[in-house]
Amino acid sequence: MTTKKPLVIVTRKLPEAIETRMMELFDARLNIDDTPMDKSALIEAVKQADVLVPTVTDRIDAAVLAHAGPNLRLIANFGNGIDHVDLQTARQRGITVTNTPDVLTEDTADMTMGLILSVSRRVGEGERLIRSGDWNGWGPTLMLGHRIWGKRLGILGMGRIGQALARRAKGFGLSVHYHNRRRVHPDIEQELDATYWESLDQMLAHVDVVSVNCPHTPATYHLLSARRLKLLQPHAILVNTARGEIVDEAALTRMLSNHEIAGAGLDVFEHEPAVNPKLIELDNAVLLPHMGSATIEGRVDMGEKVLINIKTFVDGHTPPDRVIEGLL
Ligand code: 8YV
Repeated sequence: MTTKKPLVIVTRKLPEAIETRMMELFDARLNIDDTPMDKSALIEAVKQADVLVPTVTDRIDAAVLAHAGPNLRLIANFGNGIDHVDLQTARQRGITVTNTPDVLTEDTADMTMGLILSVSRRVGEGERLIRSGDWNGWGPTLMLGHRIWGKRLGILGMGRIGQALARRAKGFGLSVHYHNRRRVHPDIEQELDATYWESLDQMLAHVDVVSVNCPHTPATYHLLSARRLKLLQPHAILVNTARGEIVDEAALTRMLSNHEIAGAGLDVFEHEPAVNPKLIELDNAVLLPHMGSATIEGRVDMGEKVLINIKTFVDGHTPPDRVIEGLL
């Protein structure tokens, strides 16, 4: 007797090696042309699937989950952040949720460091100057940015990515400061040479660079509110490789255009993929299309994690990357 393979619906195109393995292991329904699914397609998917593999571009909210069929037992997210899935409703309906932590930590920390350097040293502006054809040659006062060596970095969220950023930052001569819900273990603090600020407000007022590295949860929505952004010093820069919703983007845009802060490096946006048109006009903002974890190696590792989570689950075990609401 052959047992029926579980129907796994994958919402976006994944690396080929992952899709091949997905088809070997499961009854996989892939999205070959990569058109993002609209709400009605997602509803159809949750009605039919045993396992759904969404990404950050799919809003799996209570309204979608209300249509989940009795077979849907697992949502195996391709990605670490899980704010696009209504975890409470999933739990109430007995649906397990997994994600892909660890494998995108180093790549995202690299991109964060890249944004810190790009904003401070005006990499985007320099590139645009060359491409405009207006560059007339070297000048002693041309394209002056700010040195990062010796400056203070304030990391908001000292989890895996925050810590990986701290290790890099040390090498660039930045002193590391952080705010986190919980103070990290003293051994980690010592290894990272990191100073803990219990008060986020006070940390913001004392650092030169702020990096957002916490997850987006109801508690962190607009954590960097208009009031808190005003605490930053005029020479400070802000980088965000976490989630746009953590920062009040309209307030940030106003402050950047009034030069109340010096610059921002944003890989994520509050209403993605929409980007505030005023932000696009600003020279002191470096803007990237949510590519913090976008390496070939990282995407394959993420896919491997998804496969392992599904396989473990359908074999009757607890998947390694089960998301537990309260621990986010
Ligand atoms: C992923 C991300 O590319 O994993 C995350 O939380 O933000 C991105 O780096 C995306 O989530 C894939 O779903």
